[in-house]
Amino acid sequence: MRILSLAACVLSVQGFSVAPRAPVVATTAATSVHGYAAAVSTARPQQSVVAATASSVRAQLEKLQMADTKPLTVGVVGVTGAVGKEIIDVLGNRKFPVGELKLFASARSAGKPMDTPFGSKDIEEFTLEAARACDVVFLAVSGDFALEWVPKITENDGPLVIDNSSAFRYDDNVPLVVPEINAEVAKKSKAKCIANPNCTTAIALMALAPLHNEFGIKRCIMSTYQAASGAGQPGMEELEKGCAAIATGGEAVNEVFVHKLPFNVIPHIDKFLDDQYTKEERKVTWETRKIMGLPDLPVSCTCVRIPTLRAHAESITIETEKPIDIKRAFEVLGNSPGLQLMDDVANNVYPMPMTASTKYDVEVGRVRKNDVFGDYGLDLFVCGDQLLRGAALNAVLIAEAMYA
Ligand code: 2RA
Repeated sequence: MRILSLAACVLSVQGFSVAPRAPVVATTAATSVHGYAAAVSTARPQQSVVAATASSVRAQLEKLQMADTKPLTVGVVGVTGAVGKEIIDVLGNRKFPVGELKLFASARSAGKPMDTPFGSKDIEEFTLEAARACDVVFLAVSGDFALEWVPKITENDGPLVIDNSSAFRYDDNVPLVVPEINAEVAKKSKAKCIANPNCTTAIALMALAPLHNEFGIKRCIMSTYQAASGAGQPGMEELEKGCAAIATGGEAVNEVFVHKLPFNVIPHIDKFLDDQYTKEERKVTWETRKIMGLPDLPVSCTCVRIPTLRAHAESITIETEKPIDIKRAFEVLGNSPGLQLMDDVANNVYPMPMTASTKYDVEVGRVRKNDVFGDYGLDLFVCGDQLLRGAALNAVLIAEAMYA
């Protein structure tokens, strides 16, 4: 199945997103990188990144066409976790039509107030009845929770559930969606549950889908450099505490990660499977195939945890059906919604966790022909905020696509 044209998808399906456009941040002017003008962004300190992100959000809001959607009762389950908090922020930033916001967590957090863009709200203990009273429910909790509760929440025309766990991702009856790529699948489906992909997959596919549309991907090899946030708030806290301890002459401890993460690189995320790949690595293979509608695409991935906080980086090599026109590759990547081309090696501009963190767009750069595959191969490097494109932003964009 050929992937939907990204531009067509965004314009006709999402309606609310940013149409193909120039990069949203200040640029160093179109710079000749490989003998032609590539749109590039400046490397900049964190504060500028936040400002750029705000402008990106504003630009997207200008296109938001949900103003006529009736206000919805929105539930977020797992609001004390890193993803749950980001979902609430994204709902506010994108002006999702929230009539009432219900914050669900465990009994331990019930009754505690939480500041949200919709005012201060008290956290409630999750109950089936309260969840079923919502129009849309975001689940930012475990796969076990989703397996138990999704069928009960959605039965008999219950609310739409957008699940961040892996519980239903490989269920043929559940759409697995990156809205810029396959929103149509969710819109056509009668399923009441839509699965949000694993962060590693979602970030990679923002670049791979447009390249596939242009050149046809035949094979894909990836290595990842994944941030601590992939293990949620506890993962980030363990990294921060470990770094602080080492900086003051102490020792890091590891309870969340298999080994100590500060000053380390761990080629092990999720459990090992019988074929010696990890489950995290296989998620990339299985989910890429499902989202891109390419059930036989060979995808081999090595997933590695590194001591960064919240943006995953991924080095990707593709072999293609058609020869690579490098100028066209830059054009395609520079004009795809949700992607920001950062490739000006003469000025040391390329994707990095430090610039990709808190940004809605996925950064792509280091784009070059691959020596091994010659004319039919391309290397690239992507970096995306694991909590946003990898989770919260993607989930909210799914809801927008369903209600727009
Ligand atoms: C990780 N991809 O980085 C996982 C989280 N979903 O650990």
